[in-house]
Amino acid sequence: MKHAIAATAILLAAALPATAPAQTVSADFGRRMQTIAANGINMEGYHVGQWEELREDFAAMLRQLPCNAARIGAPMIEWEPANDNGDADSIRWEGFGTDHIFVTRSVNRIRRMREEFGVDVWLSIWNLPDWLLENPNPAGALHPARRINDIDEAAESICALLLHIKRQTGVEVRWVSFNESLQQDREDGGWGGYNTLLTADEYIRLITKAGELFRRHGLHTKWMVGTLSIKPSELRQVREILADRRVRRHVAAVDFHGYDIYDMDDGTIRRWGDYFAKSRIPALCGELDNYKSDYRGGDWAEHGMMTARLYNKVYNDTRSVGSFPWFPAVPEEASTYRYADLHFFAHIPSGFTVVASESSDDDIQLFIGDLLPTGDSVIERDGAPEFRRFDTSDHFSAEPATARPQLSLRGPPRG
Ligand SMILES: [Ca+2]
Repeated sequence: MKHAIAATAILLAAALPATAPAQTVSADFGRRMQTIAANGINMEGYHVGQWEELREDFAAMLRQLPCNAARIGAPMIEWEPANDNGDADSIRWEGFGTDHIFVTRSVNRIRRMREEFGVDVWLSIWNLPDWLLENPNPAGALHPARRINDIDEAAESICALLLHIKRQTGVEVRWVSFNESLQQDREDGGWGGYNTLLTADEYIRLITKAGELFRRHGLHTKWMVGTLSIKPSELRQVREILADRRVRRHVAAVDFHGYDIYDMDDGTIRRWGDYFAKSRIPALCGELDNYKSDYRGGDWAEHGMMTARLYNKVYNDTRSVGSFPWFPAVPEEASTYRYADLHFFAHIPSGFTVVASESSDDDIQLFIGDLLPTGDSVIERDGAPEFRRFDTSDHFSAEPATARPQLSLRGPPRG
């Protein structure tokens, strides 16, 4: 028996004259693609863990936005300012910055995120102490990028921080990653390796060693493999890393960032999407943003269309199982750029399954899914946004399924 379901189309159409020919949009609920596993915020203001514990506008984001995870930085420099004892298999706690103000703020922030707001924590690493780096201050900043001089020691430092957080708060960090750490081949632009570069071999060694240490200390935290974008040379390195079975069991997902995707050629995007459509390890967009829209200013129609195009590509083409918009504060209506973003983000909670869709008009940017708690949609018409209930019950039907409101990517068991 078929059941009507609550379905939502997120659709922005270009303004059209009244005489425009009819446009058609269709969705095939029998062709189900990826299910969203994480809906989060890239809280980049907390890059490296310093400043205050949890700023009120950041707390307001966690309170108001429909997210279940937040990506923040780890204070690695303050955590192990000098090698604790020269033995990567033995933690000497006196050698770690357990009382450093940046560390205690980070620990308390993570406690509050979990206890007050119920969100899971993704700790991303931007910086490492100089003693762990081969070339702490490379000429040209990025080329050559900074390299880790002792992978085992890096694994121990990360393990010790996660263990300290768990002992202090009872919270297990869900995921850990190095920000944008794979470097593209020169023909792909050569970018990546911010602020620390890891080759595929180094990733395999790091995740394997950290996996051993996590197991020894009873930690269940999983890795995100951090790429900058989705270029062919990044996909090649991701495949190399995930081909290693010892590594794969410690990885939750591959993290890519959305900046390049707006203008990227379809073939590159589809090669990435084709791989992740079949991969048991999914990919997600850990920084979903479109600087082009921000810098150009623009009105509702412009921001709406650019944001729609980005989300369309990320969800229909890369097969992302989640996104973390770069929200520096609660998106207010006064900021068309951020507010347009919010209206997409807020309609794609965990449990949303993207289904195949088609449109008769290239100016209609859409992705469609089922199992949403509401049937709201955003339609831009004649230059103004319309927020309206989109009743699909007459048009779409599918077998019912159970929505999964919680994160479904691998990580620690929930307490
Ligand atoms: Ca040690």
